[in-house]
Amino acid sequence: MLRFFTSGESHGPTLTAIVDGMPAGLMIDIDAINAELAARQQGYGRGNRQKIETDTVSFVGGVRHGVTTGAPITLMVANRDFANWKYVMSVEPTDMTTPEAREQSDKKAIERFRPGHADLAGTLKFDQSDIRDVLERASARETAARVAVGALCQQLLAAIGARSVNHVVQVASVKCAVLPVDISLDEVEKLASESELSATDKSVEEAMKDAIKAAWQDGDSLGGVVEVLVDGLPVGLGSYTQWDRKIDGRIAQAVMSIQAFKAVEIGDGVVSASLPGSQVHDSLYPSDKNGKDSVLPFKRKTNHAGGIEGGMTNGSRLVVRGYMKPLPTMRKGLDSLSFPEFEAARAHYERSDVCAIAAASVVMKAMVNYVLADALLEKFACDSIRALKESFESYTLRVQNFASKGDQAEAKTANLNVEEGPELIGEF
Ligand code: EPS
Repeated sequence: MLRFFTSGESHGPTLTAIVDGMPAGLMIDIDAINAELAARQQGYGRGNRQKIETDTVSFVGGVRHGVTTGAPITLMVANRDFANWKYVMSVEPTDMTTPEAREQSDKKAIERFRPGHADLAGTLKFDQSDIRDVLERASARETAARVAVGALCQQLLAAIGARSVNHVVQVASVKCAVLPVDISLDEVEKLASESELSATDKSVEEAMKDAIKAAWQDGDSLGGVVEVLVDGLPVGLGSYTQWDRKIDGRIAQAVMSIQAFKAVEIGDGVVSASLPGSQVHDSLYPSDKNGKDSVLPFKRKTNHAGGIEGGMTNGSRLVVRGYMKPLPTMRKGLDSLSFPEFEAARAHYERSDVCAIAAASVVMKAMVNYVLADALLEKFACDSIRALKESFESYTLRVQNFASKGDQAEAKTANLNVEEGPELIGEF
């Protein structure tokens, strides 16, 4: 079982994560983790905080000479901005009556709830006298720690040849053209890297930027839709045997846990609800027995299922979409209430992003990577990378050679293949 927790506040000294259950023997590529952290800071529409930070990871547990030991891993991403918040966010009791401390606390005070943020429910739930105690932990700054964890998980997935790519498919109502089902991940990555919004359709890039600029001028904010694609996953991650082991459910929970994410879609999940089954399910075809067109004993021409059937990966590309609402911190501010008076007031505003959709795509990839890495270790139950590779290779061979079993069973299935229509019972 692979687990992780994060700790830390948006303007506190540091963000920390503990990752438990990572096998021994994974050589960590710190530059690759830092590249993901840098990607999370990018994107047209980001706020000024990103000019202050240069997020980098440091490991302080579970790693020796650059290699995981199998012990819990502790990693940290420092908040440079803490230097500007040292009184307000001090961990130790601090004299808040000095002129410097008072000046800082006056500037950073929050006296009005932001509808759509955790402010109201969090303040009531945790019996707080300062909304900042809620805002600091609810902030999406926490996702820097998740991205570092997800990048580590990506390196575990790479050990079995799996690869994931993130991109933006929609900003507010501006949509990218749908990508061809057989587009390579290299091509997706290239298109996304050429865009300031990690979007994969150049023809709508300017319209996306214009929408963000207009929202900024108007003191508003925008959301959007992001997609993560994963190739190279084995058949059978997750399980149909119990509700909480289904991989689609686990992905949905992980993605919905990202700040501001409000919906998750696997493959053509949303449109499939309005189509007949014959247009939704992905037919199966025999593969070339020499493995030229598929290394698996079957192939498909479509991937409406987005790589998951019965709560398990099915050998096709994993396709996950996440829907992000516009951020609740807006210069224009909504009708709200003051705290602690609960009297009519404009919502609080402090520095924020107008649109953080490109960053959100990096975070979603991190969360998908984590779920897949956990499911991989569950399936192959390994304490070391070497054991994982051995176990994975023997399973892969077994799956590839499964077709011979099918030959033996052919006569039996042929007899059962009765093509009669079903009897109608009641309205069905
Ligand atoms: C973020 C850092 C935060 C916000 C943003 C995400 O920094 P600051 O509050 O200092 O500007 O920009 O957080 C939110 C969108 C939010 O709602 O809390 C980051 O590093 O991602």
